[in-house]
Amino acid sequence: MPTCHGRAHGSGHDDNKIGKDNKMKLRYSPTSPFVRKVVVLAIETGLDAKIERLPTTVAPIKPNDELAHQNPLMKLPTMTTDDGQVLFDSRVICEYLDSLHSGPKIFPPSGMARWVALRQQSLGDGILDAAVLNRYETAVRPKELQWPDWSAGQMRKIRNGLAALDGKVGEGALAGPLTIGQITVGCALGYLDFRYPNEGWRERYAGLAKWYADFAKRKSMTATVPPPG
Ligand SMILES: N[C@@H](CCC(=O)N[C@@H](CS)C(=O)NCC(=O)O)C(=O)O
Repeated sequence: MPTCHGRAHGSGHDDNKIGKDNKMKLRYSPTSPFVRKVVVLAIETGLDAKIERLPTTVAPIKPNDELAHQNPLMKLPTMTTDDGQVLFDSRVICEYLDSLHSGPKIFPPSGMARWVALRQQSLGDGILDAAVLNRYETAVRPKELQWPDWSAGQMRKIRNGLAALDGKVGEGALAGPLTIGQITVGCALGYLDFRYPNEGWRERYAGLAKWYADFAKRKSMTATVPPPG
């Protein structure tokens, strides 16, 4: 099913238990932008080698009962820590991983820098929520049940979100040390390129396009480009 998840690669892992390797286990799809946030952060903070990726298929109309044991919402990303705790939602997993390393923090610890980064994360996540929901509507929902006004409403959220980011990027809103805000916005733009290649956002939001041209060159971003399909 061509949504934000990948195709099934088997998901018969018993990862309620942590294996002997003591690695964290990430329920993973290479096409999920929310999973991409986690992997980008893990690469940037040097934690990637401590995380085993477990390819998992999800779809709103097809319950994944095995995943439901860990995450009742049956969504990706879901992660099992090396002491067996299950965490879900990219925001929670990213902040948890950020607590595990001693390098520069991706979540600014306090002050206005923290609120700005969290707000950017919320905006990027909101753009992604709208983009993923609209993708389900147009690629999964049977044609005769699709509702163009609903799709138009989601696209409006995406475009409003991009316009808001574009309006601030010239003031340096996405500049400076790497934050969860930048990572989320980068993953949102990457998802638009992946699933909405005809949206033409670069023509409308030149400042954002310029910022992303640089950001997309980071090793963590080039290593996580979604595969075609
Ligand atoms: N707020 C969640 C959103 C996660 C999400 O929507 N993941 C999608 C994959 S891209 C999913 O699991 N969809 C399956 C479903 O909605 O049932 C996060 O940040 O992790």
